[in-house]
Amino acid sequence: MSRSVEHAMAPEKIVILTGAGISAESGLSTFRDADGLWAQHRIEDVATPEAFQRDPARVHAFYNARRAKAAEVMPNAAHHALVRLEAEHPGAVLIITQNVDDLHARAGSRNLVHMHGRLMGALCHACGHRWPAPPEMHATDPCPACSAAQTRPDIVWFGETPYGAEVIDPALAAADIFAAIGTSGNVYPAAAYAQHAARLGARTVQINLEPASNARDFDESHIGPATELVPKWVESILNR
Ligand code: BJW
Repeated sequence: MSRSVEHAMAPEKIVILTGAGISAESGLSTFRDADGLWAQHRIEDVATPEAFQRDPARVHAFYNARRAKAAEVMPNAAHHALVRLEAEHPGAVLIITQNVDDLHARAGSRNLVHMHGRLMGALCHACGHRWPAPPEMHATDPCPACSAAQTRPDIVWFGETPYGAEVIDPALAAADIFAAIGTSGNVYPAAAYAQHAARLGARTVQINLEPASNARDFDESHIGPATELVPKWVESILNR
């Protein structure tokens, strides 16, 4: 029996995966678009633990600039629509974001997992202590807990384990609807969530400027800008 029949009377559980495209219209760069971050920086120079070991100042400069930019911009209509969904939908709504900006939280989303970490967080490479990041970070900043001078941004780099699996895995298994918004479907494990959720019974929805690399994993596609399509999609869910 499909989950929708089995739980015909239960409020639907909605899991939403967001990526850089949801913040693009706020003014933040995506990664893989023609003018994206990976057109200006090599992943191997700024987004791996090896890069940080080799040249921590270069990695900090990359994230200090992005932290400053993120602090200048505002959540957009797509972020706000997801806050409305969480407030008005009678079932559970979980947002899993790959974004390290804080625009979902600043818009007011509460049930939120930052699977790739947060620009606004600092992490001690020596003892694992976390604390709020100052606007400008340096590797030599002493850890408030152990005083080691091995401060890094609290970001999940390639080869590191994403955060939140203990929340994400059961949510995907229980989801009635899985929606991916503004993500190209190139980075795992997030890129596998749609297929995983579909196999476990969810209806899958993609909202993106162009079909994602994993487009075949979606039952429904809405192609266009997030600020236009996410509020419409939320309206359609709330008015069913
Ligand atoms: C709009 C729009 C608008 C524009 N409206 N839309 C399996 C197979 C192959 C490889 C692997 C695998 N499993 C693991 C790997 C290795 C690796 C990986 O995926 N490599 C690939 C390159 C192949 N993954 C990892 O290493 C991950 N760790 C891991 O898997 O650990 C093992 C493990 C797994 C599970 C459990 C336990 C252990 C870690 C990945 C870390 C990713 N880090 C980055 C950088 C750090 C964060 C940061 O600096 O911000 O995270 S990479 C970068 O890509 C960033 C993003 O979060 C991530 C995803 O990018 P996103 O959001 O999709 O952005 P874009 O630019 O790609 O796409 C934007 C989209 O928006 C586009 O489609 C546009 O069209 C659209 N758009 N404007 C709507 N207005």
